[in-house]
Amino acid sequence: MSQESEHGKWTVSSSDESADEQAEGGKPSTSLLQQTGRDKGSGPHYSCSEARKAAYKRKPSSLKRNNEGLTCEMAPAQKQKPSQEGLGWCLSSSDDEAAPKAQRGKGGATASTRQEEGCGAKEPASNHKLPLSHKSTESSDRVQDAWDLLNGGNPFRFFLAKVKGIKSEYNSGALHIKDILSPLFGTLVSSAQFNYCIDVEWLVKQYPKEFRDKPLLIVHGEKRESKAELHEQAHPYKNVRLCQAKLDIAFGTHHTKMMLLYYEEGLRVVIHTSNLIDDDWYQKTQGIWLSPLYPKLPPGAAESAGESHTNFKSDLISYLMSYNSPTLSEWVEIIKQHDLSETRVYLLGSTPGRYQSSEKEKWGHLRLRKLLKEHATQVPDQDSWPVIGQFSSIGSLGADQSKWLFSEFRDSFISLGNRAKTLTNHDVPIHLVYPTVDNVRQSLEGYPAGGSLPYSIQTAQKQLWLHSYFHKWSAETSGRSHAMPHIKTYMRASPDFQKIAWFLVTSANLSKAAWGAFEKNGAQLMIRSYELGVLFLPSEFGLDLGYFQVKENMLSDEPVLSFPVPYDLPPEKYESKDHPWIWNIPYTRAPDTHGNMWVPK
Ligand code: JTA
Repeated sequence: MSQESEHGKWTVSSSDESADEQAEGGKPSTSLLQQTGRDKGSGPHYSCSEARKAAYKRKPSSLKRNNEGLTCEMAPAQKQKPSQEGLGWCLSSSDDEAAPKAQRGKGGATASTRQEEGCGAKEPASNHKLPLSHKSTESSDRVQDAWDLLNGGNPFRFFLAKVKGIKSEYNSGALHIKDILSPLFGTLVSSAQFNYCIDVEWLVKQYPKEFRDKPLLIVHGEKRESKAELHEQAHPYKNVRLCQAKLDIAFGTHHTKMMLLYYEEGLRVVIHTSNLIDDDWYQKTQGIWLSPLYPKLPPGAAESAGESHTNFKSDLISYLMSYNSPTLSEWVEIIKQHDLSETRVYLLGSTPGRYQSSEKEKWGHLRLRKLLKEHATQVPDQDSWPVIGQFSSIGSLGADQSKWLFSEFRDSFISLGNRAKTLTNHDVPIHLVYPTVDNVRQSLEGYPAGGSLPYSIQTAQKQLWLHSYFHKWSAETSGRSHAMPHIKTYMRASPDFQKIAWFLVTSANLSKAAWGAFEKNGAQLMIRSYELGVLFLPSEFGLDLGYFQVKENMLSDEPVLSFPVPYDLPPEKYESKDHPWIWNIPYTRAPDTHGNMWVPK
């Protein structure tokens, strides 16, 4: 079926159409036409390993990337010489991996035997030495940066991932995964990595040499062939165990991105938005919340000890218990032994299931609704404060806004303290931030950045109404206008966008699978996926006014308690020429920053 529309002329093959009914994403298969098109499996699920293979095929060699220079500000047609940002990339002081990117993190293990699923099994007590050829010379700059970040004044503990190719000052408050795993953050005993997409060989190399053989638990949602592949990848590493999160509801995915880092000195929790693959830590805008170092409780401390004002400890334990895994129960025991009382954020998760009565408010958008009702302070005129959602993928939201976006999503996101009943919720504006085609085309990665923005034409064409709420990606304040968002954030801002009532960073995209959708006339909330995020409320940071001031300039020394919103406010509406990025249709009208076009399939 060939169609001409909003999005140009394209064709949908019949096998594509059923793919993305519920979850965001759908069943893509993106490789450049210039290379050989490849058809993918016919399952309803998109596997992360397939995405990686497709992405790898798309990658030009980094030699080519170097010769071209990274012209981040200009389209290739106007390309002249490497910009300052380009030089910044080449000279990046904290780059301790000199090897060309295309040669980094390539391929996986070649072992052919399948590893036993580790979820219920005992940890193999092995100190097997890893076959490491990788040279890691921790640069002193990186060490200094990490130390500053740990001890400097960042009361929110909210960070962005480092981006290659931008001015180094914009990376001064940013973290690479190697920074997070650095010995400066703690002497690792064992760790758990929760994620969606995992390159095991690459992940192991992100740990400092001295920690590479410490027990590592990988919690994932892969099934069948992709699960077998992950097991093969992990096989060479005797210290790596895998835990498959149960996904009993169709189209669910394990999106949660969390690290549990158990140290000799205590415990740290990291909740973030990056997959455990090189591309996700290279040139994307990603969010990271670092917990404080949680000290061990004295022996014999009460079960209830070490709780925070935000109930973070017991919420984290509830989240982990929802996996129903003996392996994760071991981590629950470790958490119980620590003092998490310094935590100032609220945990907000989703876990697959159908929830009724008191269970309904534990997860998804009803959990946010409850938190805001209980803890958000009332500020005058809050009815007119817009809700802003920013995400990297979009699910099927129905025939119009009344089906889910306004009835469920907005009703939860505009909740206020019980005293304040919002009567005029139809007046609360919603602004949605999602990259345009030009955003992607002019990005540091170019069109391949769109491989992580899996909004499909099959979904988009059913909800053209949604696109009237869309705003461009723009992030001059964080120097990340050309680093495409893989971060997901939600907030309530004042009409002049100088204040925010609350801020959420999460793995959850704009989808019913992530946030939940009512069933049984609202008596039941059905959630398909695992998601995790943290909610910042002003009251937890000693602000009685009921809002955070928005930090205007990331590089300036504004009051420490102004919040570093990672993109530009006010959001800028799509112009008539703008279209949302849709990943499975071709873009051949103009080349990207690397001189390439985008021709999926
Ligand atoms: C490309 C994805 C995630 C996540 C989930 C993705 C898909 C395609 C990138 C991604 N799904 N997909 O949780 O981080 O089609 O499912 O980055």
